[in-house]
Amino acid sequence: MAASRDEVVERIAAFTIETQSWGYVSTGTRFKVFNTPGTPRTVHEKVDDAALVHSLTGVTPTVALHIPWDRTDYAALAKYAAEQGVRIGSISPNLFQDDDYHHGSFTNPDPAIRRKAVEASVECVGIMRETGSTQMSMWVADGTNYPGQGDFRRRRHWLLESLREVYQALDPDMSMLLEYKLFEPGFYHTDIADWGQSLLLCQELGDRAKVLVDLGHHALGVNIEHIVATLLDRDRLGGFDLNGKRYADDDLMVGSTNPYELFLIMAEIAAAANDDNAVVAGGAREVLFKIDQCAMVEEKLPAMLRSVEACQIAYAKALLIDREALLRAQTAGDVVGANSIVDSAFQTDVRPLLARARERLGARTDPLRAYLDSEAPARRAAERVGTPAGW
Ligand code: PSV
Ligand code: MN
Ligand code: MN
Repeated sequence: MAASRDEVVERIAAFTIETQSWGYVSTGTRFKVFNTPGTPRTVHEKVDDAALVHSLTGVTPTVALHIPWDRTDYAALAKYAAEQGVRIGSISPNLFQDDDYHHGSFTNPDPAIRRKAVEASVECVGIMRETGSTQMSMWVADGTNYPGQGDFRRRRHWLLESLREVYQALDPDMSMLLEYKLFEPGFYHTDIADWGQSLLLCQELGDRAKVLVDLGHHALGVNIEHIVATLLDRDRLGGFDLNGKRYADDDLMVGSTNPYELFLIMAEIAAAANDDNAVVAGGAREVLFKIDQCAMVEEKLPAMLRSVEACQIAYAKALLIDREALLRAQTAGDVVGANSIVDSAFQTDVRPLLARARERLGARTDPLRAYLDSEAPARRAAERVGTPAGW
């Protein structure tokens, strides 16, 4: 049976999504960064925007930070966030923006630079303690552009050694989510290029190291839902960086070009949640659903609202798949029948169910409309004069 309409409403209300500080500022391509009125100038204003999104949607109680983009008095920021109604979520060390990282961070041939990268990451553990964060979201930008530039195995040993030191600095209630990326900024190879390489490292680190799947970090055509199912099965799915992708790491609004793929990924989450009800919202195998998008031409806050809704829609549709009928069709070898069952869930209009979930949460029935019709866009634009914060 599919979940009943009431169950879907309940699960959607319990399904939380993390927004990210860098999703509220102006970002762009290497050609141009465009600003939009009302862009946050400080990390506090980024938190204000995250809090506004949470008050409208009721499902985004945490905001992810990147260090040093969001350098500040962290204990004070955590207190400020709580006053606005949100918490600090995952913390990411930037191991790519200093000149020192010209030839890599954890895999730099210079031991002093490797040490610097380890210390920058361990500093993030301290920030996690100060802010109450329990998840370190780790992306290693290291890679090479040309054959011969680096020694794969030697770099892997340095990488593991460094990651181990950071992992061991974590408190027992903290976890490390290890992201992989096929290419960029390295175009010949990256040191953690795919989920298998990430998983191997996680297995070498320990139980609290899990793989983070960024939807934009695969080659075209890769079956991401299969990767998700495999990681779920091994209890090594740490979380997602959610965004829309057409070609590469496009960081577009979630589900904007690939809603069916998003639905199929959520179908694996829903199936696992069905099995032990432990995957989302504080379950034993909690998975982080973090948005990792950049607004290049679009308005940032509306884009974030749009992405949150896309996640909810995909998850609600996934919950509507009739699992028993699907199992029967699979067992009987009814290929078209099985596919139709999945498709029919995808075709369902779940927006009324989302509206009911929002009502239950005391959020706005149509968050985007409510934001656009409020005084918030004009107020933000009037108040936030001066230089907006960059990445
Ligand atoms: C790298 O492309 C990445 O996906 C990492 O998750 C970073 O944290 C993020 O982008 C920064 O936008
Ligand atoms: Mn990412
Ligand atoms: Mn990315």
